[in-house]
Amino acid sequence: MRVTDLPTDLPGYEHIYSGKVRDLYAPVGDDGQVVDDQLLLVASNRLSAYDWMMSPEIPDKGAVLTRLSLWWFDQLADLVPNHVISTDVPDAVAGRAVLVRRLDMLKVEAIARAYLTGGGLEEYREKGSVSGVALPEGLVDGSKLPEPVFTPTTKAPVGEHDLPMSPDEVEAELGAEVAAEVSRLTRAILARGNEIAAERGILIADTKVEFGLSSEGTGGLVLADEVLTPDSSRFWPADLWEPGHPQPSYDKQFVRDWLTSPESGWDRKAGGPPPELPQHVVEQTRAKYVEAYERLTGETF
Ligand code: Q0Z
Repeated sequence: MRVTDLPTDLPGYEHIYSGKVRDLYAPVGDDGQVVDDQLLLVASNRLSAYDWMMSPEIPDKGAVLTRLSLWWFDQLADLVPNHVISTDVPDAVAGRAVLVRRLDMLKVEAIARAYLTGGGLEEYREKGSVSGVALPEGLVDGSKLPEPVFTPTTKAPVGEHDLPMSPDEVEAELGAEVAAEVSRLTRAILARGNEIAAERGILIADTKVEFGLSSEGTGGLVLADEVLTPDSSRFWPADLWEPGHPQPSYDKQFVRDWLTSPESGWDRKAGGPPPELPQHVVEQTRAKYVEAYERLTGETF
């Protein structure tokens, strides 16, 4: 399914929005009115690589990531409340959808980095710091940071790129108190994630989390969206970790390796769409998502 396809028609729900890999619906009440304090978050089986949507989809990807996110919410429950209401969802999306509290979402992408790569590495090479945090000399692609660093960005509209936000910009957007709490929680979530994952052969290089403010109750920060999944984080196989070069991706490596191999025949720089993934690549990729779920949770998918 491409993002241009029509979303699944779900009786009793109104489609609100589709992102690259997930879809958002609002429940409709018995009176025909939209329930304005809830949302249905649906994870698809879509996968993107090199900024293209792959075809065919990866069977069970949405269910694996949904179950992983729900498991992490439990592991993090002593740190922060979350938006989950129920996993009682329509049959058409069973296992890959969650009913959640609708929150006032913060207009900041809350990112923390435990290992240096990507945009953080570029900033370090230019300035010796990342998001205003001075770092030791001599760090390379994949180096472990002394402790997780908060590296927030803007939430750019679809198609545009998120931009780094300075601590002052985050404070101006959120206020000093909420800004400090978002930074502390984002770093604590990644630290907890890595404590758990490291014992199970996975490193979490960095992660993006989303917070909202609850409109009722205490009005405090609530962890929303998905958390510590391969789509929101960089998962690396711990046994292959070797600072000094780009690390293999836990989930997408088979796809990237095949797309860049002569076998695929794809010329990425020519700008055209990638070819259809062969069945063995789809199967290997599905197996990596399942393996990540089973290693982390200790449960069978
Ligand atoms: C999440 C997203 C998409 C899935 C809005 N609890 C919440 N309250 C209000 N808004 C959100 C949430 Cl999770 C919210 N997103 C991102 C987009 C599918 C999630 F198309 N957007």
